[in-house]
Amino acid sequence: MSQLSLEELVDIITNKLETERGKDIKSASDQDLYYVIASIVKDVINPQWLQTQNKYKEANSKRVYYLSMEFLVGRLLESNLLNCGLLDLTTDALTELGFDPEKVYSQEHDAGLGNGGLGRLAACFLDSMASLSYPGFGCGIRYRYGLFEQRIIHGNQIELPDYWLKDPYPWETRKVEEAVKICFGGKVNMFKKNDGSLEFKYEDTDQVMAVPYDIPIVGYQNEVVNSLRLWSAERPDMEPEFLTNRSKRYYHDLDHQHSIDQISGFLYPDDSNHEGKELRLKQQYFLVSASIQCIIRSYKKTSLRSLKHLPDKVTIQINDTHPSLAVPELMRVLMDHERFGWDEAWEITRNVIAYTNHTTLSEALETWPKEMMQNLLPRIYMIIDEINERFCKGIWFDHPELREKIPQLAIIAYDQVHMARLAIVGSFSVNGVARLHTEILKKKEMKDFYTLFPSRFNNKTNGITHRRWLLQVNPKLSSLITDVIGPQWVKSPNKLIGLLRYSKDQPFLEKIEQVKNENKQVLASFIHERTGILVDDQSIFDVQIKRLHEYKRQLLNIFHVIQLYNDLKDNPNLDIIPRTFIFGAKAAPSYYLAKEIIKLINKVASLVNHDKTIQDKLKVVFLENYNVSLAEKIIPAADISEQISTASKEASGTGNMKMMMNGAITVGTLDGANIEIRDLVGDRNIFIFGLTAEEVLNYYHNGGYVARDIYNTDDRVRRILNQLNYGDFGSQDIEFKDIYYNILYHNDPYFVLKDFDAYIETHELVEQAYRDKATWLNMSVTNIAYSGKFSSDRTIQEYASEIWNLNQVL
Ligand code: 26V
Repeated sequence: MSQLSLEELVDIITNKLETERGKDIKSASDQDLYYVIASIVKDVINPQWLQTQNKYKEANSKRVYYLSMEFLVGRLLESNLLNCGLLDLTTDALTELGFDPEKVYSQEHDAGLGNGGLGRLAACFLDSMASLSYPGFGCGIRYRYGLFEQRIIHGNQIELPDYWLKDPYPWETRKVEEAVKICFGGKVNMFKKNDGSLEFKYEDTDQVMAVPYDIPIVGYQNEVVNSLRLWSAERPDMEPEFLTNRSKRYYHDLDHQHSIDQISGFLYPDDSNHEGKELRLKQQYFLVSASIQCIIRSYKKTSLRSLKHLPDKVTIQINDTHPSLAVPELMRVLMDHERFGWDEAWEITRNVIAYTNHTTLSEALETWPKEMMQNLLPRIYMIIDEINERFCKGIWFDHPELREKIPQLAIIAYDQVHMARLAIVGSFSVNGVARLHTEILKKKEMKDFYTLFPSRFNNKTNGITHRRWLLQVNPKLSSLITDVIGPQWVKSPNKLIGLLRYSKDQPFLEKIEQVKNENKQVLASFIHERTGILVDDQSIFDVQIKRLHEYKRQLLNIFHVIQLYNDLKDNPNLDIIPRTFIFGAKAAPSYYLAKEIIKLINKVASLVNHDKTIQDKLKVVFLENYNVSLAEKIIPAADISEQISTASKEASGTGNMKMMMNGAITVGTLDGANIEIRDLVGDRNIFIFGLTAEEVLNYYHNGGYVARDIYNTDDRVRRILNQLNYGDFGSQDIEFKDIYYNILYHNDPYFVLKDFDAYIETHELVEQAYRDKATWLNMSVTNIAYSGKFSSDRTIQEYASEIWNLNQVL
């Protein structure tokens, strides 16, 4: 296919339009073209898909299964074209045929099957595993509704359902012949067999069919195609007695039948607050049980050896604790179906499962009421209970120094099942997602577990796929890079370091500037089209795009905007470089304060954008419905990347990496991966401010911070807070009392006021630096040059060699 000429491709497109869509070029819509191009891509990748799977079977190589409740895939047409080497040609062919390629590609509805960083990381990992020829499989849920669609109405967030499957999704293949059965509820009966062993039989269970839909994951120009398997919950065929025997279970069964559709109905939209909802537990077990049955079946097909050797052939990486029922489920299958005794089953399980932690926020830690688990998953509960018994006994006898800590270590304590504890005890590897985060796990959050199992803990700093987040989204910058250092960086992102040689090269810097300006013009017209706001494409594009959460401190950012606005009101002739503040953020539907902050940003935006007296020096843009596709539009145009979480709270961050790779300069706290970015680029190429993690943790422990003192002593802060309290933004009348109270009466839990002064001062430095074009461009190039480390290729290679013991299949 790669030798295809433009004429040949145009021919194929017109033929397919006729045969598959019944259209000619004149009558075809953008959507027709979208389906036709997708079909051409499938013609190319399907044989490679088959070949890859056969190769893995033949090599009988070890496999990794990445279990995740979220895969934030976004769109696939453009990235599939890019990865199979057809993007440029297709873009030309569409143009030749009189279509706008952008419009055709954007016919695809984003697969928004994730909340944010954790889900997008899973998608980047799949890309890197395929591109590096690793046998890596994603397992997730085919939610009929993805993350809600956000509308902003009168400044408020409104949520609409995201029915992403309304039009046929061309990338999925339903594989009903590979469906498996999942059991919920019922009773467990225990029998003693003649040989003394126990047998467990389940009775009166509610059954669900898990039907897989496979999506191809195309490696970058290496003819490898891996799979993402998404499970859909369906009703099993009815037993004849169900139709005839209207017994007392009849109504129960009918109820159950109706509830099945909900299991893969929607993605839970809250990524920071665990709410022990039974349906969510059902979803988790559904994912885990379907995936593990499928893993065991595939092992038996490819390996003649006993399941004792499963750890040589399989690692199950669990993405946060959401799939941590994998531990008891694998135990259950090994003992109840495969007839292993406890000790052997435990040895196998513990050597198959590896756990990644993505947060230390205590509100997000998953626990389930013991009773709920007992009712929904009686056999699974029995197994967890036994794991817990054995674990606690082990501490009692082998670690008497930890005896009094047993309540904080036990998997079941105070009638709650603690999933992180289960995941740590039942796995051979526990990793954090950035250096600081892993240190906090070892020294604070999971300190006692670290004492018990020091060798399990390790760090794997996150990464992103530079193919999507640079090559695909920023073609102009990419070809400029290729012009000076050659194309090898696409396969070996560390080669970007070669750009350092050009970081003072005037003609090169001018081109870099020009590319950024062009990207900003594109974004400016997009903003105008979407919002009606005219932004100055010469202004500094100051970007904060991420989920809305107090700890991410969008509030600090908007306080800076208000501060600049107040300065300009006091002195309209103030000489500042015009700035455009760009926000994108979804709040969890039930997160009241987060929604208030969205409302505040929009209020400030309408105030600032309409105030003639400030002469267009400030613009504030809130782009609604932030998702992967919107991120792809914003990131290439960013000058400033806002990464300003309260230190210690952001496990890693990955938006920071995406913007750095596109030449934006980070304004950030010493949190998550920002620290590792700073270590590489050096203090002169990043703007670091604010409390350190240690200082924050110290205040939490020992007190000593009084927000009101700052209110009392800093006139700027007092003025801003009073504006919130009284709605006193000039002529406006909306009040934000709850934000005001949260800061002054709940003592500013995320240290917004504490870091305010340092943040304002840092932005003054930003402005100074921006005025010196040569210095700024040098910083920008330095950031791009060092961004190679943050490719998910590097991260995946580390997982493969240090956790998975996985080889490439070449
Ligand atoms: C948590 C919960 C809590 C219960 C309800 C549903 C739900 C869904 C998702 C989550 C995930 C929260 C953890 C998370 O997204 N962490 C983010 O992971 C990124 C990738 O490692 C990392 O870059 C971000 O810093 C971290 O916040």
